[in-house]
Amino acid sequence: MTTTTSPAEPDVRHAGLARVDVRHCDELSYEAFVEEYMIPLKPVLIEGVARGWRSMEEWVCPSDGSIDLGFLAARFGESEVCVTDTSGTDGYGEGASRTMRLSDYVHWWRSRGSCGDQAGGAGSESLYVKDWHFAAEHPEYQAYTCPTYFCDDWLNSWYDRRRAEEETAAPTTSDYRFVYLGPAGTRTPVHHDVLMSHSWSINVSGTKRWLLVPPSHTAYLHSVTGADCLVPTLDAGRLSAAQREQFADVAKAAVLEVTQPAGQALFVPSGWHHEVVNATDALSINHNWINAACLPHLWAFLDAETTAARRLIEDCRPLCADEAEFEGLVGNNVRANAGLNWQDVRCLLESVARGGGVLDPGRGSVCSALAAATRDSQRVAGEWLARLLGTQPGAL
Ligand SMILES: O=C(O)CCC(=O)C(=O)O
Ligand SMILES: [Fe+2]
Repeated sequence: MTTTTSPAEPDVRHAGLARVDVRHCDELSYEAFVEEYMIPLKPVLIEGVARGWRSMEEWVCPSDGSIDLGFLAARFGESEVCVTDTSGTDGYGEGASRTMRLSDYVHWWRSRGSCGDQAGGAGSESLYVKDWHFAAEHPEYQAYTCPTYFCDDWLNSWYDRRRAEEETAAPTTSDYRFVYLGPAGTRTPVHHDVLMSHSWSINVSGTKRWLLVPPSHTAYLHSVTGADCLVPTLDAGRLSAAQREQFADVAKAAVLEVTQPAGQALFVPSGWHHEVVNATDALSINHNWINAACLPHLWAFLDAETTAARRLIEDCRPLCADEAEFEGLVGNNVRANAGLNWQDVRCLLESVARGGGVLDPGRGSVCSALAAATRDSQRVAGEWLARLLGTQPGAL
């Protein structure tokens, strides 16, 4: 198996955007996943990957598969989770965030008003637990194992290594492995994932509705009126008249609509913008992950972020002792905005090039295809590292 460093654009067209493929893990080898979905950056739903998960047993009510909020509050009630109010009607549906104990969140959930599509009813909050670092916080619980398809994960394996080496990272900054929990109607506005990573998600309970836009149509999602901002939603009915003018091109964007039931993994490839609505009460595992197939998008993104940061703090340049000090400020800015900067990417690539790019899938033996992926990742990371050192010296 070889991993390309320059993935082709996905084969999607505006009117004829195909339905997402639904495959069963018993009939989709790791190699086939890489060739058919990961390298071409094509979304796919994969059935059967959550068999035997502890969370599938313990986090749902056996009678109807609904979320067992009582169990979660009793077992993890002390956890501090970050909640976002998604009741906003400005299209973004993304209001203020705050932290609260999970037990208080469950109390809020149970005592909120009757819900329609908008969880909580008119005028009330619609709180969504996002980015809960569950695996880092409760490593002993083993709620799930990462499906083999998603184990060529340079990002989380790098954080794992750093944590093992430094033992300093706080649980909330330790990785990109999350739990999401929210009532029907909670939502996540249009975005691409951190650093142009891929994501995968599996609903332990409930159904999500995803709208996905391929990288080749990203430009249609931006404002046509000068200011460079992103359309909040692909649902025209949620945009104001002024927003419909501001984002006049959005109707040209190809949109792939995906309904994801419990137990199916959705692979969201690097560079695809997406918007998510919980069609029912939903509890999911979501990871961001990076590997060779992300690098072209990651590179372009970090380049653009660096250029933007330089422009933003240009007036600090004369105050700096030298160029290196200025570039240091630029790097800090990029890290604050994008999550990682070129220096971090260099460390990540070095870690992968030394053989640290594949997660243990947690099932004892690593399949031979993953062993091949490790070798491939080492080689590709080494190539991109050489490229980085050759082309971005000022940013390091
Ligand atoms: O489930 C959600 O609300 C958002 C998930 C998401 O954006 C992702 O997994 O990349
Ligand atoms: Fe996302």
